[in-house]
Amino acid sequence: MIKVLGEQSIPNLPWEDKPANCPGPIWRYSGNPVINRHPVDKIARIFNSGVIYKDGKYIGVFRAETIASLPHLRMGYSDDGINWKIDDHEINFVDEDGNPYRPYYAYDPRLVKVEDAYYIIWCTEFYGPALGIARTYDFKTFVRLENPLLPFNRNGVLFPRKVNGMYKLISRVSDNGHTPFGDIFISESPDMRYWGRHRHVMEKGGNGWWQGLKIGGGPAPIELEDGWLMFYHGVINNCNGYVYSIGGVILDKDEPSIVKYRCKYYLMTPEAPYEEVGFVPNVCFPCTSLVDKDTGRIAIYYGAADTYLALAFTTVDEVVKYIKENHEGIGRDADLGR
Ligand code: BMA
Repeated sequence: MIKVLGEQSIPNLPWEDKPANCPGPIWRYSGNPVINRHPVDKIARIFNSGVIYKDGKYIGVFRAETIASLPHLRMGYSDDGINWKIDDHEINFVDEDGNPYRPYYAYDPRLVKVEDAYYIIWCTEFYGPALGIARTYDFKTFVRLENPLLPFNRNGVLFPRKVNGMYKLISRVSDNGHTPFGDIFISESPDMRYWGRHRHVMEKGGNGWWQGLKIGGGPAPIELEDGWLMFYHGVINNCNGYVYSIGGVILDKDEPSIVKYRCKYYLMTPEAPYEEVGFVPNVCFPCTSLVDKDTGRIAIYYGAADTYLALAFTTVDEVVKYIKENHEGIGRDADLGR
């Protein structure tokens, strides 16, 4: 088994064995969707969301959309990672001075533990879409930190530890709308406040078309002995609009702006009814991957059709083998990216 570093034992990780008829390296939970429409009063949909495992239980920071279609962040709790109790109010942030802070909108949260703190990184309003970041130690007080990067930006993902003494933040520079372009970049910081030494990580494109329009980070990277395993999303534009698939890449252990292996095939694409039909059809949007370090099992939480929260499974061994066997070097991915 490939060794996973920096992850916990999760004996009660949601899990199902791979069904015999699954053609790819990731398989869907048979009980999908995990969170259905109208989960709480006046909330129409919960989808692209962050989940962590803490003290034997699960905590979620959800993208919740009101019945006025306004996205905001809301907490939820679960004993098994499948059945959720969701708060009846949005997260109440304070700013660094302790004053109440409420983002006009907030979506696509990632939830990452770095050292002894938990960070939420989301897409927020800052003269257009940009990254919001907040820190909590106890899931009671959430301190919204100053804007880490300039607008426009989306899909911010923190690495779970410092690399060469620096915090690392993946992001996808964008425009002020539904970006018809976009590559993944990385920035670093000594203190989670000042971000710089920006580098290019990977570009859209490749021989196949599934990631030809744009790409964006997904869950926090998973540390392996010889690299960082990262799921991301890739987008194709066809006659009916955008289609969001899940891709896989392995980044260099010490210089994660360097791509070591990138899978030329999507790992999963919208094929289930709840992915193909919904508020926005044809979307699989991963924001969380939980790993049990003892078994190498991975549970991926992804938004389906901007309508549901869904679960899929793989193992470190299976997905790493698949990515390496189907590697495609794209553009200048293998460069330092400066
Ligand atoms: C992206 C983001 C995601 C969403 C996707 C598909 O631009 O807004 O939140 O899932 O579009 O609509």
